[in-house]
Amino acid sequence: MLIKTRRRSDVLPSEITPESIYRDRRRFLQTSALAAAGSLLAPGWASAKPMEALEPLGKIAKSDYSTDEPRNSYEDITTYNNFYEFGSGKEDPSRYAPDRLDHRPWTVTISGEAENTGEMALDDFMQGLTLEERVYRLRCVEGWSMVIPWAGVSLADVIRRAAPTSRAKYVKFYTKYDPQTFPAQAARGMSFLASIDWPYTEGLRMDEAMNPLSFLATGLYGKEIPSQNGAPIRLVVPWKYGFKSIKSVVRIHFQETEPECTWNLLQPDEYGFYANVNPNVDHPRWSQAQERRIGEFFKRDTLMFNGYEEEVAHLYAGMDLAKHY
Ligand SMILES: Nc1nc2c(c(=O)[nH]1)N[C@H]1C(S)=C(S)[C@@H](COP(=O)(O)O)O[C@H]1N2
Ligand SMILES: [Mo]
Repeated sequence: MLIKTRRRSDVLPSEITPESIYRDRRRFLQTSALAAAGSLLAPGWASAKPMEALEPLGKIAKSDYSTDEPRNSYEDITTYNNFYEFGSGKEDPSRYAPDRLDHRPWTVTISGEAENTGEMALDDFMQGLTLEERVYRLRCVEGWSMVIPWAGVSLADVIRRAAPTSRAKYVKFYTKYDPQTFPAQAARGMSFLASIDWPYTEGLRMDEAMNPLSFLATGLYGKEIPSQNGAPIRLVVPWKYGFKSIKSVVRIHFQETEPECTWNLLQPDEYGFYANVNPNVDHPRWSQAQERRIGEFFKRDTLMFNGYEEEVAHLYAGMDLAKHY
């Protein structure tokens, strides 16, 4: 996510250099002593846990909702991340999350306007749900995108089992709060990370949450999901900007009013509650008309609802999308 201190005239380095050069430069910068002095933790190497080191998930059903576009590599998906709990650099998550974020024990709490509330061990939470593969496009609000083969469960199945009451109009999600695990949650002073009202939260309207595309991912490339991608369970809402896809979820809360969400609270004029991918509505500081697919040189056009228009456009019929951005 981009922070407001950038001047309007500044261009993202990722917009002017090919990704590979940009990443090599970042690697160089981040291993230098100077960069280490400004980071949250002792320097470490940005590297993904090798895929072989992760637990296989077992039987995963294919889904008609998957795209057949070429998938980004495991390396790209697990080393170019946003997970501000570990710092704001793209390589901070892969550098720090694998050692710091324990996948187990993990519990998920269902709370608020629902019949079946309570706290459950993740393994119990997953019981009886069908594990599916969903190959989805992910479009970050910053202007980059990837194609990611997630594994996980349909959010609608989880919600049906929770049996929300008629007052439940929205669902709110919370990332784990644990400053021992997530250094940014312990940040103090005037730093940007200290200005975030932790834990990270996000929300959906009930009909958005019930849409068959809304997904809770516990896996990637057929293995358990790596820490830096939001282990052990994270939301994936492919028609919205990536920041809606909240990581490392511990609570799912049903409520009557529109939930407060981290980025919307911080910069409401820049990050709306809906955050639907929309090439026609620019971010106040940059165009959203195009994106760079990680691994590609030329930019490509951004598609309405990130290419999921057929599945989700009806949710917003009659809404002014420039107003409800
Ligand atoms: N808890 C939490 N969830 C988060 C974020 C974060 O900083 N903290 N970043 C978001 C943003 S901006 C994006 S683009 C996606 C990136 O997911 P990925 O790293 O798995 O590609 O995670 C989203 N979920
Ligand atoms: Mo993002």
